[in-house]
Amino acid sequence: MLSHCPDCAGVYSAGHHSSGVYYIKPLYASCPIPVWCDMDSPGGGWLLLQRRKNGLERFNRNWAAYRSGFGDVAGEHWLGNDNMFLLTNQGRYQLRIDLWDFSGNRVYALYSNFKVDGERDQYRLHISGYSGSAQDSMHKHNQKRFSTPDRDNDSRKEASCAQEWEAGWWFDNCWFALLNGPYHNRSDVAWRGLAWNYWKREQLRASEMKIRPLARRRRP
Ligand SMILES: [Ca+2]
Repeated sequence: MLSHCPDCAGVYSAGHHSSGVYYIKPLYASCPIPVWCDMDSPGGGWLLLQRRKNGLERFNRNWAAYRSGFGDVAGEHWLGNDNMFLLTNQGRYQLRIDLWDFSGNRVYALYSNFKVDGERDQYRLHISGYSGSAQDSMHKHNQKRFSTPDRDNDSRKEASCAQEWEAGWWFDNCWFALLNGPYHNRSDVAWRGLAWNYWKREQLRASEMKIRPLARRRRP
């Protein structure tokens, strides 16, 4: 469904309350893009930036792939760093992260401030204002620049976290939360690729990152 809404909250306000794929157009984007709108999480109108759930999509990808995005928005995907920049700079956004383990438990983390800078600033992450049930594993990633196996912007001097962990992420030295590493079908792996340390130190089954505006900028 094609819309001129700048995000999923706009789609929701327009009366579409079923979760699914919608076309939205960020204010500063040249064309509409397909996204998954999660209309079922509290409040409705959540726009997915990332989803893992079965390991079908490969997340060990380079800078260009993370910049433009990859995967299927109806399945596993990364919406793309340029899209995240455009979306999170058109207003004030909150981020919700949902996490599932292999025992059927689910937790969430809500950040009242979430913004990604542009490529010139290496897609630096701004994330703060935690609440939720997952504990805050992202605070050490705040203000970090994005790294990929072919672009090292992390805080580890002697090596590349993105190469070591086979992922694109806002690595520190190296991580407390990692949602883009290798996928495994069980919890007890030595080398976790989908993990949130302040909840549990084991491989997780699924993750979703999604945004929703806090308040729209006034238009003239
Ligand atoms: Ca490094």
